[in-house]
Amino acid sequence: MPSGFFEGIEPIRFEGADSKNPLAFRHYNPDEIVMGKRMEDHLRFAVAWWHSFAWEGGDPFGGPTFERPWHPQDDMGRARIKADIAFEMFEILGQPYFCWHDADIRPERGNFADNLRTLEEITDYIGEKMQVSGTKLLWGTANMFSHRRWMAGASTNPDPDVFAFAAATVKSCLDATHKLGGENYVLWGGREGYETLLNTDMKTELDHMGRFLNMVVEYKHKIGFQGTILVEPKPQEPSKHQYDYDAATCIGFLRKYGLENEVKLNLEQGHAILAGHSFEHEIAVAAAEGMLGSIDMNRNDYQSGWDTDQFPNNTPEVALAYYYILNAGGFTTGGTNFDAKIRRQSIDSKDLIAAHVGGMDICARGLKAAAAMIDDGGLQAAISDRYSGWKTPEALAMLNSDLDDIAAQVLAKAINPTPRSGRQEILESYVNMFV
Ligand code: XLS
Ligand code: NI
Ligand code: NI
Repeated sequence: MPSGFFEGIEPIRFEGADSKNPLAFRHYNPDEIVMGKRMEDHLRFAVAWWHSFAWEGGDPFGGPTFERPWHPQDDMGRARIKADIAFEMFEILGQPYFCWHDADIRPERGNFADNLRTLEEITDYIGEKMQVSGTKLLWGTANMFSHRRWMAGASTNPDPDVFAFAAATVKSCLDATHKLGGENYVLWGGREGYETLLNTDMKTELDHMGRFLNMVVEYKHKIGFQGTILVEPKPQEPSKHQYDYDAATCIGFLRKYGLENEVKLNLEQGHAILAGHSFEHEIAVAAAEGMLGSIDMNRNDYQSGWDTDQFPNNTPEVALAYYYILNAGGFTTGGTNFDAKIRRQSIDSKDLIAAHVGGMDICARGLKAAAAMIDDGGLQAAISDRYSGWKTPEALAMLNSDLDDIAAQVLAKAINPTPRSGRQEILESYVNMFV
């Protein structure tokens, strides 16, 4: 028996680019083949349990606005109702995946034994629903930032008891992710960082974080979890300084602690912007190192300067993101997670559906534009042309030479470079032909 929460909303269908129906796909057509693969298999959409079902609509100035049937979220009965309604939404949207934190799916009991028991109970329940619906788990993760015990960090906490609680928590979440056939496990360290150096031993904290992540990888192999371990960079918020600042910082960290072949990155559009980068920069940095894992496709408000987690709605931005993802070979275990929440005034159940429909659609549109750019080859041709000087044997030989020898050549051949246009405006206009 459906709960009635989404009463009157039918499963979303593809109606084509001319449709004016906010509850229809104009571009997302799961079976359509793009670059030899089904659109659904390229995009691998996931709904984030926390923003869609756990967030109650509060902000720093006011309390909950949503008043859902599963609120308040302090009870296992209501945790089940929340799961029932989540799966009703999955069915309506037809997206193949979802993601959770432990704290989204079970009530917080304040002690580990009760948290473990309720996590096992609710993930058994969710597992049954996955069997029936066919919806899969893209990733699981532990919320180690909301409860007050985490206020000074999880693995980087000065208190070893918190480190222990974090280790036990991640073990339980990795076990649950494994049980549900999750394809990845994410660690986002919102409070793995610091507020002031005056009370912080940064070197010790980083060493503890590196050891902790190694323990996670060791445990993954111990239980035979086949999924990918991902870390999610973010420069700040909630901590003033977060250790996983951006893709480049994370890659350096992973190399230092010997994890470069074990851990990849989950990149979030809004976090890239907070770090002062474009999303495609972060994707390209990770891809260049073979560490592109998965993405959280949610944007920030460009004026407010914090992580507002809005659904994507800008085709050019999304198209460039997928352009670099496709160029890197596309997702393997990763996917497109909407780590996005509706606005506080969007209190109707229809808003929740329409937000995902719009997000899925803009991503599909971006994917098609990206594929068309790759097919046309204009950007690749421009880059090959720009670097064509490096295809000559003399240029390549220089890389195995030394400063003395190169300096002698510059004198002997009177080498004097002729500047060439970078053609940025031409290329920007080129991209606009596809979006
Ligand atoms: C917060 C993060 C978080 C992670 C999962 O900014 O994006 O939602 O994706 O813990
Ligand atoms: Ni975020
Ligand atoms: Ni995220």
